[in-house]
Amino acid sequence: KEKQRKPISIVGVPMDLGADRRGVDMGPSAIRYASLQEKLTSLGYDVEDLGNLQVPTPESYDVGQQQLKYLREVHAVSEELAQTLDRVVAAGRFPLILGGDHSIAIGTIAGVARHHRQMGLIWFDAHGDLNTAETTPSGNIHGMPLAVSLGYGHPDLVHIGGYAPKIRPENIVIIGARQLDEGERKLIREQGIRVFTMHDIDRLGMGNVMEETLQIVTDGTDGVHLSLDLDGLDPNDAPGVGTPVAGGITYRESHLALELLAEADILTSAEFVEVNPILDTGNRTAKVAVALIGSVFGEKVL
Ligand code: EXY
Ligand code: MN
Ligand code: MN
Ligand code: MN
Repeated sequence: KEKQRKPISIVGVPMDLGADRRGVDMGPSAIRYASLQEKLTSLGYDVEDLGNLQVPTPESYDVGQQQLKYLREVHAVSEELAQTLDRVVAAGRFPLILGGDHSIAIGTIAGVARHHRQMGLIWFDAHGDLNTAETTPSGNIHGMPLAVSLGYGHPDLVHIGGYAPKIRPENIVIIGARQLDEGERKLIREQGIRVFTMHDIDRLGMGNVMEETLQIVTDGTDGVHLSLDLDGLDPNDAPGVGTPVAGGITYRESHLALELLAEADILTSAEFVEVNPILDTGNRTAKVAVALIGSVFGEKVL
């Protein structure tokens, strides 16, 4: 608590246009309901909550192209999010973004990366989110944000914020991967992205995984963004997600990862996505999200 800490600005993005399962639009409310603000305040932070962005209701719009569902609407919200975060960072505040499905990362990264010469990125997820319209098995844009941020995908998405690409493959780490599509594997190989699969986490242990992660995301960078998809955790610990995959990161492993991140003190922005209270019992997953946010902002037992 002695350290001077940046004030935090919370931005909710009740987005479900990028995913097939409804209910993820309630993620920001679920996370707030799990006492997010109290958590951050108790840790000594100055916190402002900017509320939620306006997100179109799927029922009111045509799905559009099957390979890029709700492209127009996702594009519009992403631009809005990028502009909002641009202002937050310019004001010297730390952006904490609440999803919403993972397509929001397109706008998040567009908004924050412009403030860095080179930005590191930690992608905590069961999935690679490296699909394009050509490789997607679902047409859901939440399976595409990492590819888009690297400059692969529909030009409207790739150029959000007016520049591209946002990040370089050598500063990205994916943690927790256990379900990748063939096109995603190809992109990972071609781009040389460091992926810690569940197999790697089992073998190396999360402590070692984070040690290498910290090196990669800080190498030549002047900022680091954390994009944490709750489905990176094991569904036993985080059941309220739209695309659960068995055999994930445990509650403690995920906390250790974020505690080590807090200790390294390198993060410049963070987002927590894919919380779906409709698929949950007792808002468990949002509570896990708030506990993880505590760790990432320096909460300690002793
Ligand atoms: N790879 C699959 C697809 O592109 O449809 C599943 C993507 C799920 C994405 C989740 C949120 O991380
Ligand atoms: Mn994801
Ligand atoms: Mn995922
Ligand atoms: Mn545009």
